[in-house]
Formats: sequence, structure tokens, C-alpha cells
Amino acid sequence: ALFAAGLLALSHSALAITVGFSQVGSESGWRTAFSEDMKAEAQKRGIDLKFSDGQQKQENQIRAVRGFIAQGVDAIIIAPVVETGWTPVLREAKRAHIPVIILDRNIKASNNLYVTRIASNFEEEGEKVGNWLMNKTGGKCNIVELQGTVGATAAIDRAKGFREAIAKYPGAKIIRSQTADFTRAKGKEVMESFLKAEDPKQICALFSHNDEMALGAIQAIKEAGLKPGKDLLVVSVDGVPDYFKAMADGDANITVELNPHLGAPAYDVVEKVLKGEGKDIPKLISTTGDVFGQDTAAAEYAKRRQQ
Ligand code: GYE
Repeated sequence: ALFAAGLLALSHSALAITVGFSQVGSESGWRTAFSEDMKAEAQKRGIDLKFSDGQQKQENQIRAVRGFIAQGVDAIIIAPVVETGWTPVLREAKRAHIPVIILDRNIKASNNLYVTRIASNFEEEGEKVGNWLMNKTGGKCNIVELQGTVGATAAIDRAKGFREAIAKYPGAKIIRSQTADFTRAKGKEVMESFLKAEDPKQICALFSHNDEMALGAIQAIKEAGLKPGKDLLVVSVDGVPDYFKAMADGDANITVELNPHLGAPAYDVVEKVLKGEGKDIPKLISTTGDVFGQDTAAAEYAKRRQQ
């Protein structure tokens, strides 16, 4: 029986698909939800997942991908921190005949170096936030902006979409803008510096490129003796449970939801490609999320905290 069990384990591991996944890091609640989803979905499907956390450094990610190639994994998934600099390592994967799938942020590389990219439309998210804010303020608003990681698509495109939405309103101005690397700690720190550099009464709204930085900024706004969500509007992107709580408490105004459940669509692509059915997969599989506000925040928080 022991021998049979051993054989079974052997055949199982020999049959299992091995996937290497290079993740950006764990900078935000959205990111950790995404990592959890990748792990849970792999387990569900019996996929042997090799997970690597790049700690927001591209060189760590490139090293991880080279490691996956050396191990001879069946497929590689990359959630890239920044857009540029991927071509050499993607060429190495191609030479080793290992298919690569890109999740979330974009890369600047020839599209024959990867199968597909599965992502949300970040420009549209920025636009949705901008439209809501212009509607709310009648187009008159001094805005401070917390940007995401420099060189990351989520930062570049959210900034762009937001600017497009406010461009037609001469009374809307971005008076301060700085990166806080998508983290809560830096969000707090940079917001503190904004509040010192400007007369806080002159700031109408904070646009944060993600909820995590907004949550840090809310802390800073409170410590400065102001009411976030009232004295100063707070608008953001992601839809993490903590931010729904902040909206329910009146500390934040809106967010655009970003789906962290990328595991199922990503492994669907992997399985298709490995069966030789990858020919007609489009180069971009795109989704977009809805705007959520204070009215539904308590109910949404109750739903999401259990997940
Ligand atoms: O909004 C943020 C994260 O790349 C879209 O990265 C993603 C962003 C997300 O850490 O929370």
C-alpha cells in the first residue's frame, strides 16, 4: 500500500502543472488579496505554484523569473512592478519555450514575448474618480494627489485618466502631487508634508492612486485636526475592506473597485496554452470596476470582511 501510495504521489507530481509567479510585493491590501487568490486558486486546481514576492524591486522579480526558467517550470506569470526593462528576461523564457502571462500592470515589450495580459483599465479608473469629483464640487477644487510607484502603469494611467476628466474645468487644479509608492506608511508621510506646505483650508480633495495610501493620509488629516471626508474629500481606487470601513465611518468618499481575483482567469490561460490551445487568446483581457460611495459602504464592508 505504501508503495502504491508512493507511486500515486509520484505520478501526481509528475502530472501537476508547475507555475512560477513573480508578484510585485505586498505593498497594499489589494495586492495581498491578489496573492492569496493566486495561491488558493492554484491549490484548488492542483497546480504546483512557486510564489516569489519581489518586495517592489524589479531586480528581485527578474532574479525570480530566471530562477523559474532554471527550474524548468511549465509556465511563468509576472505581475510587473514597472513597465520597462523586461525584454531580456522575456527573451530568455521564450528561448526556454516557457509561456509567460502578464497580470495587472503593463510592460513595454514586444507582444510576441508573452501570451496575454489580464488587467483592469487604470485610465478609466482615474477618469471615473475625476468625474465623480467634478460632479461633487461643481468643477471647483484644489486637489492634492498621492501617486503610486513611479514607472508603474497603475500610477501612470490613473494620473492620466484623472487629468483628462478634470481638464475641462478651469477651477479644478492639482496643487501638489507626489509618489507614496502605494503604501500606507508613505501615504501618511507625504500627506503630512502636503498639509504643512499648503494651507489645509485651501485643499478641497485628496486623490490617492490606491486605498492603502489614502488610509495613511486619512490618519495624517485627522492628526492635523481636520475631518477627512468632510473638510477634505478623499477619493481613491481599489475597494479594500479597510477603505469600505473608512467610507462607512464618513472618513472617505468614494473608491473604484479593482478585482483582485486574477487567479482563475490566469490559470485558465495557462491550462489552455499547455494543451496547445493558446492560438486565439487575445493579447489583452481587460475588466473595469464600479464606483462605490458612502451610501452602500457599511453593507459592502460587512460582505467583504468575511471573504
Ligand atoms: O491599485 C495597488 C497596488 O497595480 C493596480 O497596485 C495595481 C495597484 C493597486 O498595490 O493597491
